[in-house]
Amino acid sequence: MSLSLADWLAAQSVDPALISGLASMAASCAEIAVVLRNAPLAGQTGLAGHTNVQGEAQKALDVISNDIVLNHLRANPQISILISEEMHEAVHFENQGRFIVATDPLDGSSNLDVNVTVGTIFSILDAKGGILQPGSAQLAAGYAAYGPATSLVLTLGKGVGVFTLDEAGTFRLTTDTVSVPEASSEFAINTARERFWDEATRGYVAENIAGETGAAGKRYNMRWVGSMVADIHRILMRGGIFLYPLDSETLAKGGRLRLLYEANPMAMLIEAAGGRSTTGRQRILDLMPSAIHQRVPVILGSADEVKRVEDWYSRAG
Ligand code: P6P
Repeated sequence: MSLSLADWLAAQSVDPALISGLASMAASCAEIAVVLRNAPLAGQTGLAGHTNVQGEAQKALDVISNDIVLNHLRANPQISILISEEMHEAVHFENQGRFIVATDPLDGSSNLDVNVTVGTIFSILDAKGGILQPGSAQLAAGYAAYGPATSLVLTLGKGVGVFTLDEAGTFRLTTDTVSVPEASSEFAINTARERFWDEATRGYVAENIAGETGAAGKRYNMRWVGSMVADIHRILMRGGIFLYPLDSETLAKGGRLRLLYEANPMAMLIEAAGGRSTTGRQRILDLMPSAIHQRVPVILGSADEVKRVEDWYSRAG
């Protein structure tokens, strides 16, 4: 039987307090997985405002997922603060725990009604650094992907471990030799937003579409699930590039995706597996956050492809 998450972490000589924080997030994800598996039978949709088969007012599954994370972390003396996409303010727990957790408890929840993979994304920081720290300060990052299997993917900075939830509710090691291929011919972007794109994004995508007939010199394929965890998991496991760049519509907000609990944890995972992450002009993990729900442009994945995008941005000035 493959190694359990607890045994794998123990073998990494990780600070037991940090293991405890990761164990609380893993337990939260295992519980969320059960809720999602049964949601359609409970008449539960991804969205709030509905009533279920018993006519009870429904909590949105992302609120339920947030409550699950909140309960597990509140009970862990090692966690002092929770930052969540579902809560306007950071929650300060009574205890003076050593760690801060930032999370998107159910990313991509609009896909739940069509049974597409969604996920929980999380980042763990040292509480001594306060709630606004650059992604390079993260102690650990990970996500759960609720798909055909429930995967837990995490990094402590070097290397990435992938665990699969078994029938008994234990995450068991599937691989810890994840490596993002430097080269790839698969890109992920919402091409319906083309009319908002800047010159660099337009130029890069046009080269990919031109394939072997253009400057890229090879044929590309496109994938866009519309669920970040699903797209990033594919890229971690077989390479590719994910782009949610700044565009004329998201410019005023600074981007679409959130820095603390989407961009930073995913960038840490991708870089720990040998990939690269950027806003187009800056390494994501170097950004100094100004607010807990700050949005940023996100371009990450296979290093050769991310470098091509950076070249487009440096040429665009
Ligand atoms: P669009 C889901 O709502 C999400 O936050 C990410 O999971 C996903 O990558 C992105 O938005 C999809 O955005 O504009 O294609 O709907």
